[in-house]
Amino acid sequence: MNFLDELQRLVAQVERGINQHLPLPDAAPRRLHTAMRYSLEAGGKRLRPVLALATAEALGVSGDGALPAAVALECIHTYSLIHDDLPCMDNDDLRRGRPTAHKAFDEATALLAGDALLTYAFALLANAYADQPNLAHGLIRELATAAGSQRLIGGQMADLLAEKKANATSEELDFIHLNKTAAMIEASLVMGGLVGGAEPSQIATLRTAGRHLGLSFQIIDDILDVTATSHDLGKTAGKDARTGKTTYVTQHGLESARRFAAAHASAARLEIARFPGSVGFLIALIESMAARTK
Ligand code: GRG
Repeated sequence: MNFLDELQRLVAQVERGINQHLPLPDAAPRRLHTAMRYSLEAGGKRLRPVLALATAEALGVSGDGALPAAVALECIHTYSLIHDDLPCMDNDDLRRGRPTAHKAFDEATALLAGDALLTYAFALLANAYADQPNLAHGLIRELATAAGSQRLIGGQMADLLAEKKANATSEELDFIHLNKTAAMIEASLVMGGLVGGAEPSQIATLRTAGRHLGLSFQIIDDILDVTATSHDLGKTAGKDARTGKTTYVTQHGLESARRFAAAHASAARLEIARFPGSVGFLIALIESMAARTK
């Protein structure tokens, strides 16, 4: 297996899935559907949908069986980025190397495009898996829980509250990371597992792996905010320091943060190695995420 070829193949599958499953840009109202595609088609690493596709493949799913689940994950992730960039939240101008949705359109359109992507994700799952009601139910429950008030949205709320204080505690920081970042990464592995018919014990393994991978991913995100450029990241670099935000780097220093990230990536790798099927690509993906520089 050549890792980069495999990655390219799965990313291309995700791009095709997005194009195939999203409402066309000329559906009425055009402005809304154009804005949904503007943010979704801007690229990004496609980590979450690739994790879902690769997990399903490791369990023997071939073709496009997991593609609607993968696209639904990317819809939710992209909605969260659009809303996070709004002036009432992180107030950012740059995302995925382009002006943020509210800069390219306007605030109300960006808000509605995010709302529409959030809602569409569940319609997509309900429709695409209608002939497998148990699977549809499992996927919808998993994604709704990961995106809900006690995970993604709760993590974002805690993050906004933490920004208003001088110093967040490490418990508060863990809560933010586990929910704002790890929840969706965990759901990506689990949803791939559900499409692949994973046993409950295998789902538990995927959940643990996702939690470690999510934590490693967020710590590296904190590190890159300090060490990478806006051009490399496609979003504004150096923002955490400018806003005085508590991060793994401010709390533990750059070197310890690197060690924490490596330890969580290694724990994720060990969990995935216990998983049946051919997990070579997933392990290589975890290693490449741990080594990423943008
Ligand atoms: C508004 C409900 C709501 C949530 C917002 C996504 C998010 C939560 C905030 C963005 C800021 C941030 C650092 C989030 C942590 C997760 C993260 C690192 C998101 C960026 O994901 P990438 O790097 O982005 O996978 P691409 O563009 O590559 O998909």
